[in-house]
Amino acid sequence: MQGEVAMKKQELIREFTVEGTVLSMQEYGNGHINRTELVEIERDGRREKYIFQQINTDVFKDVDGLMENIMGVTSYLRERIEEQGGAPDREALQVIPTKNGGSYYRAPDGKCYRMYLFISDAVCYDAVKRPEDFYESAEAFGNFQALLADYPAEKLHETIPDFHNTGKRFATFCRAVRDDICGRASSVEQEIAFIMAREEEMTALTDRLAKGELPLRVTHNDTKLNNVMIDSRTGKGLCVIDLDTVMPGLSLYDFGDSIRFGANTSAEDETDLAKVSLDLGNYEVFVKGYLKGCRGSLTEKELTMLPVGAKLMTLECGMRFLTDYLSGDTYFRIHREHHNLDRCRTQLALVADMERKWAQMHEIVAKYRD
Ligand code: ADP
Ligand code: GN1
Ligand code: MG
Repeated sequence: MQGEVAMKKQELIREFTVEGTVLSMQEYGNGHINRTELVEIERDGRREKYIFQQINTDVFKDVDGLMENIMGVTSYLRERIEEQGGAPDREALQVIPTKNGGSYYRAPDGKCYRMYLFISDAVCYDAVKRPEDFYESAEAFGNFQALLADYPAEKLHETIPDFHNTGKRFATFCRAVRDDICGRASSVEQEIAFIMAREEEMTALTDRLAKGELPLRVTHNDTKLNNVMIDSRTGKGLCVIDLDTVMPGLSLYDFGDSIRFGANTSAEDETDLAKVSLDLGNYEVFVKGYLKGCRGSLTEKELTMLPVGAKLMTLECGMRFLTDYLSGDTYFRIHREHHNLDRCRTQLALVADMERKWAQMHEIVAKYRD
């Protein structure tokens, strides 16, 4: 059985323009959406590494649009990086084309696969071990946004409509509570009440966007620490990855999602909630790095609202985890029972701690804004 599975995977690899013998294929990374494998290939006595991914087509319905975004954004980034004297092969994702010249392979069973060059001598962290790494990630995400400032946004497909429309996410959450298809709602009344109590805050960002008070930019929208590679030799932020959700959005989404993940003193799925809190030291480090990476491009209103971005992205993520828990765990990949509930609880505990530290969060932004 194992051999048969391996055979099938190797056949998939042969659809791409890579030559040589496949030595190994192993599950890789800690993403919640796609299935990622590290592929090692031997060619003329040399070993080469690639990333092979099965694209989650339940989440991304329009794979052509998704890959068109990625091809457009990566080639644009490569040009900008080259102009600035950087190393485009290491600083931007590089898609390996299929033998038919496509950017991904759709198998007869409908599953979709893509390959990237593996970025070597670089690391992805699942938690902040050293503030320096978090600083580097902040600068890299800020720089990513700055590099894409003039990217023609009208060319981008909305790969997940209303991805960070927190108000719409709230409506979806309310439906999941009402439908309660798994009979789990009564066991999470506290969490539901916590979210419901913050209903009025949900539209703080989208209302200001609609009024023109916040600018629409090309943003990454999924700025977890493990979506940026850090150069192992220099310790510098190297390459922003996981470009599936690059779409028009708010800078506050990118700032907020990074804080949600990296400035939490615990893991996203920690079960001991006493370990969850906002690390103000890491929050400050990120503010500093992000503003540096954005190169002065954030408006007064964006700067003032950075803490709101952090809180809303955390609340939204907690709400999404709970929605998925109530709906039978069909969206985020889970690795244990109640995994999505555990993830939801850390997010809500983090929101509560941000509320306690609200004044300090603003004071820290004020320190770096000029
Ligand atoms: P997901 O959408 O599931 O999060 P990602 O595209 O983020 O998928 O990939 C999952 C993990 O695989 C990343 O966190 C990173 O560790 C690793 N990875 C992805 N692309 C590359 C690459 N080109 N080079 C090296 N590692 C990569
Ligand atoms: C997912 O793909 P990954 O694991 O980097 C999710 C994000 C969530 C995050 C929570 C496309 O990110 O929106 O914030 O999990 N990505 C998608 O960890 O839904
Ligand atoms: Mg990822």
